[in-house]
Amino acid sequence: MSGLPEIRNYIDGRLQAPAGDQWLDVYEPATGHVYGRVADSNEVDLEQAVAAARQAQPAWRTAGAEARAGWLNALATEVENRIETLAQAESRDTGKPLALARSMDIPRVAANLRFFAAAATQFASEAHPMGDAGVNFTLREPHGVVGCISPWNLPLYLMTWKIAPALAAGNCVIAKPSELAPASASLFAEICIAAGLPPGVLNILHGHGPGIGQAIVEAPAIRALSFTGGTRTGARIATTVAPSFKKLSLELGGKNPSIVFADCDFERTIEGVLRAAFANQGQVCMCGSRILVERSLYARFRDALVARTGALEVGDPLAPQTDQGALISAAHRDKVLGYLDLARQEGGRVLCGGEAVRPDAARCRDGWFVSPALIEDLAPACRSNQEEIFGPVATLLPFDDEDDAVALANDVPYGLAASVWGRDIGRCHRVAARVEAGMVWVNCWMVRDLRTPLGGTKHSGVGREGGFEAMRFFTEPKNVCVSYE
Ligand code: TXE
Repeated sequence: MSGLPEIRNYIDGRLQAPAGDQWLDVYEPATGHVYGRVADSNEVDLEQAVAAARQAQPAWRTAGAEARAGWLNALATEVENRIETLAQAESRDTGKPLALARSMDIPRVAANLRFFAAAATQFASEAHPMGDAGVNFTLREPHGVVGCISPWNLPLYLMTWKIAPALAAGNCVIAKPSELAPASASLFAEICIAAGLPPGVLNILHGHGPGIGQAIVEAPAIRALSFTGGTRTGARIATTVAPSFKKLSLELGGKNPSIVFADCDFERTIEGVLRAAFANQGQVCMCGSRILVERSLYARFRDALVARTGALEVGDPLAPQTDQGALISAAHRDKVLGYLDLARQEGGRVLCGGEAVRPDAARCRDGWFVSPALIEDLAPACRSNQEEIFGPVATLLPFDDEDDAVALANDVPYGLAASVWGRDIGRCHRVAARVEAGMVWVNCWMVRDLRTPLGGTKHSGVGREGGFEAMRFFTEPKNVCVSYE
């Protein structure tokens, strides 16, 4: 025993230490110090989890949609009863402001579970009658055992966004949370135990991505895989599973434009673009990290945005006034600071922020904080305008007209999300239609309706999550044709 809190696997209804007794350190980004250790699972753990899931699956599948909905709602209730505990765990693991975890991340966990509980009961088969000749009906059958691999930026929010539809559709699940932010998944395992979820229905394996993550990707018994994370990891997963024809959903990175027209509602747009750039320290795949502004408004908009960005409070995630917490790891902070150096070399002018910060709180002196940065004067094609930084860094670019805005917006390898700001609603519609993105927000950002498809084009991924899209992904259609003759 190390004396540190231990985050164990959840297999077959029980919390257990990893078979190989290997552990990884877990850090608190706000302090920069290790606070616990997490299981680093191996093939033996995976075999146990797969065996448990396989055993549980027939009963889970035949239990029916109403029963599965009942379980998901029961889990949601348990989450709602523990919002504070879960929020504290996520804030400690990720460095995000506690107030954000409390008001957004954890309520959304419960919402995911309740939403897919309802989806389970509303998901229906299609029938295609062939006149006098007969009828087709299309069953939607669960795959069996599926894998759900999730990242660290919105830990339990994104894990439940995957496991809820997988379970609702009748699959049993092997989930792998990020090794950088595993605590809330472990609390969720305790919730499953408290709620009496049948053993094996959900199994949570912790550990290193290239180790147990890769093993989950390769496991022949896992028939479908839902992944959210970096584009490079997504490409590796796609390459690995291609020969086995596993079903694959990939939600990857973005370099999303916020497109601001001169006729926008100025205050509302400043507020929205600021939030889009820096929510969760810019560590959300939908963040608007390229701010494109019509030239006639550019200087006024830039100056107001710089003032608002400079006023954001970087500090202890536990302090109620904190707007910006810590970045997830020392390596990630260094990556972000490296991009700021690169931007300067590429001719960029850093208008504000972009420095490693030591907040006032004594406990945060070794934490991984970076002040939110805005950069201008960068060419659209330079690396800092093309690559996902995934931190509190946004670039500003002027544009001349609608065509120019669309060309700039689309001139990146990614195609996840975009926001368009303006009062000429016809123009907003036209731009939304021409932007290469899976999701476009007009005069808003991150307004979510869980029924809508979520995902991206180009290097931002394959497939869509959300609503019935997710229910379809987690099921295999089987058409049955009945002849009347
Ligand atoms: O993500 P990884 P990282 C982007 C962002 C960030 C970059 C790298 O640009 O800087 O990705 O972040 C697991 N087989 N996003 O390295 O590695 C891993 O353990 C199977 C965007 O933290 O993609 C974790 O559970 N699994 C993003 C999950 O994959 C593997 C959110 C994501 O980690 C694996 C996060 C492997 N070979 C980062 N390697 C978004 N789209 O929101 C790693 N993993």
